[in-house]
Amino acid sequence: MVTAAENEDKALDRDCTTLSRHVLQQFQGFSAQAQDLSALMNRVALAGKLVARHLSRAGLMEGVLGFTGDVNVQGESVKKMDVYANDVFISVFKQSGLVCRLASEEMDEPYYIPENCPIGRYTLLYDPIDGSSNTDTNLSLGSIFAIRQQEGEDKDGKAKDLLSTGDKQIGAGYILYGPSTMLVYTMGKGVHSFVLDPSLGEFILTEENIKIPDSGSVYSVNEGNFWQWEESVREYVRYVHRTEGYSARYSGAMVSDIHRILVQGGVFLYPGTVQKPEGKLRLLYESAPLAYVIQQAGGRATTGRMDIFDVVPEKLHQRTPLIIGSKENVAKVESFIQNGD
Ligand code: AHM
Ligand code: MG
Repeated sequence: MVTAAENEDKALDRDCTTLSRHVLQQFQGFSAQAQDLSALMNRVALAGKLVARHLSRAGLMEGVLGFTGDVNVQGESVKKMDVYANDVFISVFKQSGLVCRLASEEMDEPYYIPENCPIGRYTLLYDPIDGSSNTDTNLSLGSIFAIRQQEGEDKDGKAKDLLSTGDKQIGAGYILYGPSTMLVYTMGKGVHSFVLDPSLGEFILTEENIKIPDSGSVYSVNEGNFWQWEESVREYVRYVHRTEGYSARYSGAMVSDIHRILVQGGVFLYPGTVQKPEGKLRLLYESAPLAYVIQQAGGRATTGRMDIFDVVPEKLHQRTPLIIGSKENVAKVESFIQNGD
């Protein structure tokens, strides 16, 4: 029988497993790289806390909700929250010493921090606010991030080394701004989740080595695009409609939709359309980081025709179709797409 004292010890141990300590433990030692990555994740966590704080009071403050009136490099209307969160990540990493470049959905070109560049060997790729359309209605949002090591000198400042496959990611994850703020990350040694304890101001470990179920009942896709898809995707969705046991869940923020699938199984799809075969989602700071998390949890991520990790981007803001989740569900979608080719 477990005694009350043992239970208390366990709870205390858990409360002390903060994110930065966990990253250090992942590398089983205090190597320079372990220290760097722990410090880097601590910065990502700080950005998450700042964004979460801003979101929690958004309706009470002036100038937080709504659009700025600008259009970003993706041709999308920019929300004030997108700008705020983008700036938060920049400010947080300015003094980190670790990161020389930041690349995000909201910036045409990578942002260089020259004072960090002599020693800053890492690049942070991020989507500051994923699911922006949920901002003004107090629904779930996310931030997505990936860490890559700078390869070569980047002398012309064009960050060409970032145009490489997903296996170049050292770490990746997301922050989910839901009823609680959660951070999920991988550094290639499993997937781990943390919840922000507002009373401590720390992300505390909640689950280690998360495994995604091999199959699940949820399919998550914007069916408003039904008549824009190619016929094979329509056929898959018709198959789901005919088959008992599927449930549709789509929130407009893929961080929440994919988190649900990580925990309960199923598949998230953002396929291309006939007009836009590349789809909507961006490879480097949306699809590839989420693919890293889901693959590490035992799931899969594909464009329908190739593994997300095999896609070599030609440009920073390249888009890609995304089918991600439990391996059996992903295989089913693939079979429809590949039979249609
Ligand atoms: P965003 O980063 O500009 O918000 O775009 C990404 C989001 C995903 O989170 C979400 O699944 C999708 O776009 C929703 O798009 P749509 O409204 O076309 O379904
Ligand atoms: Mg996004």
